[in-house]
Amino acid sequence: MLKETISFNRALTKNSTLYTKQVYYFSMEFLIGKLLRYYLVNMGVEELVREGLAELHIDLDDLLEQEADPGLGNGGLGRLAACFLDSMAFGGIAGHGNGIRYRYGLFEQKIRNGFQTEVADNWLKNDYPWEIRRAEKSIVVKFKGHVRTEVVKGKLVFYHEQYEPVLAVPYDIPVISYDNPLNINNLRLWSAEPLSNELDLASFNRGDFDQAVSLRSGVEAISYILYPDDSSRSGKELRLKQEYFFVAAGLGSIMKSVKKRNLFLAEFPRWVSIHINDTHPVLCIPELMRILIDEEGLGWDQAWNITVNSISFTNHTIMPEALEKWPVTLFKNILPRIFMIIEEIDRRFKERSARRFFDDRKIIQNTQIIKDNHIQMANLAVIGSSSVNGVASLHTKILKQQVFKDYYRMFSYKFNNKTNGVNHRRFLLTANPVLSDLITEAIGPTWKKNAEELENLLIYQEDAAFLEKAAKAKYHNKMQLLQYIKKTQGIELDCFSMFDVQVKRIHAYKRQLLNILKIMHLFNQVQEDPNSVLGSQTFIFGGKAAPGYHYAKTIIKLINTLAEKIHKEPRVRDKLEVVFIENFNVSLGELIYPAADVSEQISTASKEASGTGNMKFMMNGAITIGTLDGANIEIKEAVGENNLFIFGLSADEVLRYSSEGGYKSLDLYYDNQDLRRCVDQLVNGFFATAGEEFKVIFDSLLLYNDDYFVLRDFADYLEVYKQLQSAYSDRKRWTGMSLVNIAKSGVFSSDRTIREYADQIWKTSFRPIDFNL
Ligand code: DL6
Repeated sequence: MLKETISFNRALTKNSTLYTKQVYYFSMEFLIGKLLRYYLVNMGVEELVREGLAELHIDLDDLLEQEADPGLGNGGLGRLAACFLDSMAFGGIAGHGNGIRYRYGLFEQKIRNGFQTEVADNWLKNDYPWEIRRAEKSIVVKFKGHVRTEVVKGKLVFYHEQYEPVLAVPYDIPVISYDNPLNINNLRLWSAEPLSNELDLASFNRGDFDQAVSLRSGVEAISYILYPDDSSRSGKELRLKQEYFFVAAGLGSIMKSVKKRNLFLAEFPRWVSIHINDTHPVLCIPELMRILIDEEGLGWDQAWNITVNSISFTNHTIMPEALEKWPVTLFKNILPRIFMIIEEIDRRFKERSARRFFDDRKIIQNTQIIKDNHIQMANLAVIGSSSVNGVASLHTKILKQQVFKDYYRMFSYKFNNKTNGVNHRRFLLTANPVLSDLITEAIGPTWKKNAEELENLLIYQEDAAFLEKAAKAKYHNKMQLLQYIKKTQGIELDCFSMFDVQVKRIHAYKRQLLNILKIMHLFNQVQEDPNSVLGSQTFIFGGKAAPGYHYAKTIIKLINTLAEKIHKEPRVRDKLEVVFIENFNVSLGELIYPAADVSEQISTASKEASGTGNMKFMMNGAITIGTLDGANIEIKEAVGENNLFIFGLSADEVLRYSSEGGYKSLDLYYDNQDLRRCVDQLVNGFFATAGEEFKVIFDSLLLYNDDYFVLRDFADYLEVYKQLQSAYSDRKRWTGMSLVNIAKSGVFSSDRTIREYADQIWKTSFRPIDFNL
């Protein structure tokens, strides 16, 4: 049935004489999650299929379990890309994803003896039913070689010769819109293959088997594995090849479709928008220039106009280690022609800046693309796009005032904010069916298409019967999560305790450590006097650490060690439990968000660009405890300060301290006894097995002066946490707060975000089709 619908819709599009603007979303990561259930919900046939399968003695839920959850991303950035594809389809935008079909996704996390271990994610081992290989649409991508120039009819012409060709083969995954059978978009993922399937027979006959297969494996390596790292280090050469590979393949296929439709190149930006998700696809800029100049014969100025007007760029982080740079020598060797184009962009840009800012050498230096023998990818992105956006209002402000302040002086008109959003049809409607049914019963079904209608729930704020039903839905979801934890980890937990959850990548700036120190403090309190801690709490953690990130891996070990210690103390266990859920991914998120009472969003202010987990939690009625960072600020504006808990330094304070060389963490350590006790417990034998194990964490706080202000925010966090505990113990107050969070979450639907991108950046219209009219 699915197949029939797809081909029906494709045929419709093909025969259509109308050509609408196409948006291409280039991203190194797409965390699409499982698709079967989502497809069924979007097509409105879940119940029908469930009943049909039951007649065949097949349980739909068992079937859903079998599907792989492709880990083609690290975290927020990749999941955002997937939410955007869904909302584009829903909004009737011809919006397609362009990425890499990694043979192995992000590693599967196994916890062994409290430590993270990594197992390859072989998501294709049983084939993947939703992808369609389109070998006939393959593109040849060229690496290395050299560039010969020649003057032909008075014009300089560039020939890329003796290059190493790689075949990019597309695999298409349909993006099916909610309640809109006419709009099926496409996620195109590229796989790298050798141009010829022939073995290097000469080497083989010589008995040189390694050489015979090395060409093939060198090529295939390009799409072999997703870099399991979302912030720092990179395996230079391969990573650069990956970036150019999917950019060149994607643009090659866009050009084919533009030509097929006989569109005028001069009108390219009218028909095509290319969006680059962070700096990874920024080579779209020089590659589009190369195509327009070398293949289409346009002059530089016309090519530049077309390029800049077609391309828009989103920045997703201010962490300096994530702002990509490539050494010139490495880059030149792998992409000689692209390097020439970047050099020329840089030369022209510097010339222009020198004319405008002749008395300000600093601005000219800061904004150049090639600096200290490195290519600064973010600089190329800002110069070569027509729009530059941050992902939450604070983040955009920091981009304008700090990270890109010189560019902001040059082209303030390019800068804008697009606060992130999440797909409420996946993270509420599909993930939380009991609550969704209750919402539909209360306010009708149209919130599924217009999330802002959730606000109509506010009339139930004082309705005890309704709030009780919502609380029952939460209880149901908590039970489901507990059953999963029991089944997979053998741990039994108390469903009536407060579920306090922090699930996200493990990173120093996200401050899982602050949460751990809080729990250690509660542990100390309960040991002294069990009645000093109100209620009972279950602390749930989940998230992956980059395999080479020693500190983050130690944090995971610390959480598990603490969990074990607490579990062994019957006096404490009644009040506190800690659990680390293995292998956090999209599917587990769908189980965890609906079950949470408390959402921990406690990053060091200024460091989390937006966060999207914060939105998924609030949508499901969890109450945020967080800092004024990323989109937490907008969540606070939406729900009002009485419906979440805010603590800690502001971004301005953090940035001011940082510019002054930090603060004195040792002073705080000596001043605050409770704090000192917890910090000492990291190294003083409190964790029997530990000894030196957590020294790296201890040192980060005291020896290296606590870059992420964990100790600085500790006291305030505890204070506000106490208020939260007291609110939780007042059932009426808590359920009311929870309802406000759900009701006000509509603005954080990715439908709203995509509508803004469509209106203000891509200049195409967001028009969900209403078949019920
Ligand atoms: O915009 C999506 C997501 C934000 O919600 C997170 O706050 C931000 O940390 C994340 N950024 C990255 C950047 N990584 N790199 N490079 O993942 O983007």
